[in-house]
Amino acid sequence: MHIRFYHAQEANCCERILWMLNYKQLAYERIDVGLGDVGEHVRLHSPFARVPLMEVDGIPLSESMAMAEFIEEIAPQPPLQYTDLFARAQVREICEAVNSSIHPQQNGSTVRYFHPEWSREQMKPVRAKWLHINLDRLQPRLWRSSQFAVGTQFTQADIFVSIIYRKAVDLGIPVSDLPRYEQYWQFLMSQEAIRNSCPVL
Ligand SMILES: N[C@@H](CCC(=O)N[C@@H](CS)C(=O)NCC(=O)O)C(=O)O
Repeated sequence: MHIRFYHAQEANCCERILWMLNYKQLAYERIDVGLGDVGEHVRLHSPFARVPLMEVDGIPLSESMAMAEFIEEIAPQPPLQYTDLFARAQVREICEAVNSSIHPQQNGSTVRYFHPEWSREQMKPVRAKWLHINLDRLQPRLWRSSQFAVGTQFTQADIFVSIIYRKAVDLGIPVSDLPRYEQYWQFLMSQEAIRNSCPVL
């Protein structure tokens, strides 16, 4: 199976999938495109002209959530999901909270649609505030059984949550404003296999 992965720097949806591929030590061909201009090929195969785009033996797949589930199915070891059905649903709940309820509203093209007059720099504080507010809202749902986001193991939920936390920091939120997330990030980075596969260090 040949995996080609279209990726852009600073794209947290791409970082989610890179982390999964690295953690599972799957071989892939990485094609770097620009976030502002994803290029003809991605425009053709990704309905919203967004990254990530993954091709498996030449067949295109968009949407990081679909990719995450596909990767888990083709490479169940080391696991990033639980076998228990309710625990699996809880992992998806947190991934979807990030993917569908937090991320899209601060996406560059979304903000640009409503404020075409804003520069990239002008967007930053608004995007950062949105992430800050919503990470605060998500917090009570996290770390209820251990230092991992859901349950007692490293899962897809940790990847989705910690990557969007790092996006908030990159956009200007001081780590001291989200201390519980920062403590969590430091915990994840203290685990060798997790740190070594992480694409945002
Ligand atoms: N729901 C999609 C979101 C994809 C997405 O928003 N990608 C961002 C990068 S994280 C992007 O391509 N942004 C460029 C743009 O919005 O034009 C997924 O999970 O793959």
